[in-house]
Amino acid sequence: MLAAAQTMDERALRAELRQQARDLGVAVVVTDVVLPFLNAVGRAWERGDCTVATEHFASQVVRSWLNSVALSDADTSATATATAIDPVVLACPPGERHDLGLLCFHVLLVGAGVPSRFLGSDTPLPGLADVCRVVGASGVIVSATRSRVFEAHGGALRVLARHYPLAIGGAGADADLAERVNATLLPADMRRSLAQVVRWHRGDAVGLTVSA
Ligand code: B12
Repeated sequence: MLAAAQTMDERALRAELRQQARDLGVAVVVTDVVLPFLNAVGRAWERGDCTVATEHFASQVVRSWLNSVALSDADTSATATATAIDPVVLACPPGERHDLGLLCFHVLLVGAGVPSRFLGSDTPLPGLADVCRVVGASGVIVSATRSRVFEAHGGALRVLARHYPLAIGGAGADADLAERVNATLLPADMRRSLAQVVRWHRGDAVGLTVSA
């Protein structure tokens, strides 16, 4: 896939993702193919083995595949039934453009039957609170690659956590930050995070709690 990205071979990249999804299922492709692929692109970029343009191209192909599977999963009967359940809302704070990890998590949630609304990168936090109110969010998941992005919005996140169970994830999230903003820290391992959010959403685990 890295070779296909380097030669801008979109057809080969898409065909590989489609084939792997047929063989392994979407969830496994997200955790075992897409995330390692994005990291491989990142390492190649850091080594100077691929250009910023290649990284943008790979990110866009992955994004469009993730969007297409999220849409088709949202139409399946399991998730259609689940629309009666309050959704989880997913967003990156202002200043954070790295939203592909969160989009991967959205696809995993939808596939597991947890209704999810993905707002993506650079989301103004007052707007995020509005969306939560409109959809009657059962919880909010905010992710960022750099801890300073969370720190810059600590006050607004604490306010959000007073109204909705809040969880933070991504490479910029840590236990100390989570404690400071009254959030639950989601593990970097997306399978473990997914299991935690699914349990919490079904209401059979302490998982995320609303602070007083
Ligand atoms: C693609 C990319 C971009 C794309 C983002 C595309 C997109 N829409 O997501 C673009 C080009 C926009 C970009 C911009 C920048 N980037 Co950039 N980017 C990357 C790159 C190559 C890959 C990131 C990625 O998607 N990785 C895949 C993710 C999913 O993997 P991961 O972050 O390791 O996440 C793991 C876990 O944290 C977890 N996880 C991730 N998200 C979530 C969410 C939840 C809910 C959960 C439970 C778990 C979870 O799952 C993963 C598997 O374990 C990395 C390099 C790298 N090695 O990662 C740099 C990198 C993240 N970028 C970096 C930087 C510095 C920037 C810029 C500041 C560059 C610049 N000077 O403009 C800007 C910042 C823009 C902004 N305002 O946010 C640095 C960050 C360093 C740091 N920690 O401070 C990195 C590490 C590159 C580097 N070594 O310098 N970038």
